Amino acid sequence: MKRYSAFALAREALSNHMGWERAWAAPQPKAAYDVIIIGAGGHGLATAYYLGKNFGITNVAILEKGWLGGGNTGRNTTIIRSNYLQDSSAAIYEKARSLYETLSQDLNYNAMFSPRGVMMLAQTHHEVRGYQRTAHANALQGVVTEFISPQRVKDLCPILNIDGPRYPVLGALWQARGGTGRHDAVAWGYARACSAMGMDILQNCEVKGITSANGMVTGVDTTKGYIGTKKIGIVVAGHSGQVADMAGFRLPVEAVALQALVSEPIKPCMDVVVMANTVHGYMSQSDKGEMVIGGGTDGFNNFTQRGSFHHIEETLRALIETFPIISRLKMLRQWGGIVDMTGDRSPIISKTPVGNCFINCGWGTGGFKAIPGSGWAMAELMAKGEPGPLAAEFDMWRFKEGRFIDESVAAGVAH
Ligand code: FAD
Ligand code: PYC
Repeated sequence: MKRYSAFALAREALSNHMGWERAWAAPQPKAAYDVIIIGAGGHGLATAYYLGKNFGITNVAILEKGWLGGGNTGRNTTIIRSNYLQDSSAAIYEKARSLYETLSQDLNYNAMFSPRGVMMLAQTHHEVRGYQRTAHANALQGVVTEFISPQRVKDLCPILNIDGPRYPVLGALWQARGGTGRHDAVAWGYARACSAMGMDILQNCEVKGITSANGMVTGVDTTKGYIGTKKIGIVVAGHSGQVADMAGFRLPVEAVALQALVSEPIKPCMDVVVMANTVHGYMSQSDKGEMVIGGGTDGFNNFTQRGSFHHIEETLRALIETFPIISRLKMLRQWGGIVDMTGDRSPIISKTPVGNCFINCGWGTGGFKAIPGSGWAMAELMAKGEPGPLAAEFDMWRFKEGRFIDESVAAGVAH
């Protein structure tokens, strides 16, 4: 794989940029692989990458029913933060956030991590108490956050109206090294690095069945034929229930659509990310100038990846009180992604009732920020057959045993 660099850019310019090679190969499936990952979203690709990088396992196929990064990874609003309440959550999200800091150098691909700062507004006294508690917990966990005053909120984000008639801003939970990244680039960077290690990324290859013998997985039936394997990682987000069903077990996960929209591009007016969870809205400005806006999940289970009018209306109505500047903005696009929600709003990184079949799901509305840490932990689980410290608490049996990791406040998005 050719290294991307300023020197390479200058060299390729001499031949009108005709010399660049494909970022990743488009192979035909082999008869069998040591490991199959189902789902080429960020989490599946990162799992494959760290299997290769940390454990030297490279006879790996990543199977994707559509195009890589075309699921939630390419549909999210790219917020990265690690201000979670419980210790096990803070550990994995902070691992992910810290890997994001150097991801572009690690992958030799510009993932455009922008630690511009994330604030979660406190607009009720209940939220003030909740976020102050999180700030204290984060201090003990080594996650750098602080609870800031309304005036500091205004200084950081001048377009914000802190004196709203219904919900004045009473403070905010601020993470200065949180921010955003470029979602497609994260998927593409991992894909290119996996391909360079000799792994096969098989797009348009839908898994239709999972085979096993004597309680151990043996392979997958796909739209490109049968492929044998000794180990499977299921990393399919909103479709986790269906794929788990193919393997013969049930998951405590439900699928709902989460929607987002962007405005027409405008001049730079906001260089932080703001989440206003009481009124159900969050906003940042993309590098192109569009205001990136999202609200809550649909109130019913579905698999549509479209947006709907009531979300535009509800989300903008909620945000206009806090951001009067957006009242005359035209909206350009809206869309939806199918998120996989667990009851405690925490993920599952786990062995399953089927031998050598592992599952990574339940990231729900908040898994973009977790991609590097999740891949790291899932690779360790799959390579060793047992979870390491990052994944230890996130097994699927915690729901049966009542060991919930409650992150309904930190999840941020209304469910
Ligand atoms: P995906 O990217 O969905 O990848 C799973 C892949 O599996 C898909 O490509 C799918 O096609 C494939 N697949 C499914 N079934 C099969 C099969 N049978 N065979 C083969 N392949 C299959 N998180 C944040 O941290 N910050 C945010 O700001 C944020 N905003 C969001 C906004 C929206 C509108 C949405 C929808 C989500 C948001 N999220 C956010 C959540 C985040 O996008 C997800 O948690 C994360 O992208 C999940 O990544 P993944 O790799 O697990 O799933
Ligand atoms: O997890 O930070 C988040 C998030 C913001 C919007 C959707 N998810």
